[in-house]
Amino acid sequence: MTITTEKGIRKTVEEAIDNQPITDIHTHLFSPNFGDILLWDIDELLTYHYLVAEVMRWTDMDAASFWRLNKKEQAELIWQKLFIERTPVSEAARGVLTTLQEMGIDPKTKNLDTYRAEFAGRTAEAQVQAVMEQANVSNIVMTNDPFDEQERAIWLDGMKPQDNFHAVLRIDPLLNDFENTKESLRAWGYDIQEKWNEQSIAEVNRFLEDWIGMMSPLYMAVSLPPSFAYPEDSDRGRIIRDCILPVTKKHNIPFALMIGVKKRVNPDLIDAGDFVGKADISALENLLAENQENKFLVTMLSRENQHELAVLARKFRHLMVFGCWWFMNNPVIVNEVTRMRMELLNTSFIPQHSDARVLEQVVYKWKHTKTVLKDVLTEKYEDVRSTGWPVTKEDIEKDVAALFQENFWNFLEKDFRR
Ligand code: HDL
Ligand code: ZN
Repeated sequence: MTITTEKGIRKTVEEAIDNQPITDIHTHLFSPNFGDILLWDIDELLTYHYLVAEVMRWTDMDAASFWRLNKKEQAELIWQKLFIERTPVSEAARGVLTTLQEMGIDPKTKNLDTYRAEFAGRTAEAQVQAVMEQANVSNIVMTNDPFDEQERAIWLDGMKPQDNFHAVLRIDPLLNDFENTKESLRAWGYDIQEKWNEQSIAEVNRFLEDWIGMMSPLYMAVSLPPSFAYPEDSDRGRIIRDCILPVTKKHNIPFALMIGVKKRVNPDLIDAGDFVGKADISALENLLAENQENKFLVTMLSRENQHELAVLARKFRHLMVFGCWWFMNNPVIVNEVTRMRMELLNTSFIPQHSDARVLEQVVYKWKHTKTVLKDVLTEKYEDVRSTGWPVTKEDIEKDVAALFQENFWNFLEKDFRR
């Protein structure tokens, strides 16, 4: 059915976006059977590291004193400083309010205990179900770290994620801190030599194969500093060349690079202490040019890298650009970057992931993104319709399905959706 008015375009775009199930391709959530490492409820929402960074600007309490507070006390300080004493206009602060609103909890009381009462008595399994239905997220892709003692034990116990949760093998310590990580690998029975030789390569690959066997990861992922270079005569350069690229190619899984994070510039803030920097995208250009049979999922943290990343994707179809990551996930930037990506890549990219660390963030992060995407897509389809080109409801629904999940599963060439 061809749409004949701009109003019709907006209505069709809004319905297509609201009705489209989403695969959330990067989160820090866990299948509820993994236990307490899945974070959820109002106190976890309020103590999200984004809000920790923001509250430290409104208190003269030092970071050490803040971390000595218990979770509820931290949440109460954040509530007082960012919600009661001033209006919660920041993206992370209003996200808490959007979450309450979407969960049918009236924010008007401004009373933290009334919200806590709403979350009390719920189970993680029921909350996962409720959140996924509320956000229309049908599949959640996790971040799974074999170097995290707590999570490592869960996998070694034989635990597997429930159907609509999918694993990702995250390897930051292997690539960014091999000097220390090789000691862990040796302790786990991998005979890593001091020299980078065939034995060392084989043992790192055995480690990767063991975890691929346990996790069946959809992709292998790492976050990288703005200084990331490739090729490079370094531990990271050699492990990427000799291990990551051949092993991901063998298993036909993408190598996901999240480039531009300068870790712990303020270490006292812990997860809230990471910064951003513009990266030299030639590292990615070299990886893509030299490895045309590998697949690369890439997101970059600096706004200044976004245009060149989108142009690079025009050169190499084995590069799938994804998300507005972290400091990029603000409406003003999501709007600008999504428009630019559509103008350069048509719909051959993945516009967003939630990066949720707390379960209920899926609700607000997707609600906020959908609001922006409705504006952007309405404008883009109206631009096409105004040329006289017939735009139909089916066209828009097909494109929205591609953006919200088909591009991801087709890029993987496997479909584990349930
Ligand atoms: O490295 C990552 O996956 C980042 O997303 C970090 O986890 C970061 O702390 C974060 O949560 N950003 O949203
Ligand atoms: Zn993340």
